[in-house]
Amino acid sequence: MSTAITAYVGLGSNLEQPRRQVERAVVRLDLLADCRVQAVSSLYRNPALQAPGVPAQPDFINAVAALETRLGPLALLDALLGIEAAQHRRRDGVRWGPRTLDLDLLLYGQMQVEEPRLQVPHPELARRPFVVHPLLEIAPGVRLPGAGALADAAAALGVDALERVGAVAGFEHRSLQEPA
Ligand code: PH2
Ligand code: MG
Ligand code: MG
Repeated sequence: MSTAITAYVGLGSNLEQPRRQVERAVVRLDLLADCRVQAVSSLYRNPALQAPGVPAQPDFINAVAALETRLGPLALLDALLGIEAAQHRRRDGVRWGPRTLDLDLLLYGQMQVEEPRLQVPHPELARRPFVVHPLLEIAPGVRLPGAGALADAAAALGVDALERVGAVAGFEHRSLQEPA
């Protein structure tokens, strides 16, 4: 059995009761084989970060989860896509369009992955306040492989648009090594 790695997963939703979508996804992450949710950030409401040409869309709820896992990065990616599908994520070609659930593998230990299907760290990580600030909340000392301390990225970004709207209870300080 391989050793456990701490991965960080970004969660986002702006369709069909976004807060409940994110809460449900946290439970599903914890139920994955060989995975355990160790911590979850607060839930943050924030306006959709828009790409050029994408129509206006509802606000997002975003959060970040720390996941202790024995899955390799590509197996974990497949597991995340499975949870998105279970929550009716549609991939109809509109990049950056509204979605019921988006799960992004942000960090996988200190590993750097460059695969056609997967880049880790997530290439947009350090530019997105709705990722950087929730991640900082649960992993204040974490480093971004190849890009220095997360805290430095956070200092360069505003927090103005992030509104803390609550927490996901029951997912703090848990470990694969110490079953609850
Ligand atoms: N995800 C996107 C595009 N824009 N905006 C916010 N606020 N939150 C997101 O998770 C988000 C976004 C594409 O992944
Ligand atoms: Mg995303
Ligand atoms: Mg995604």
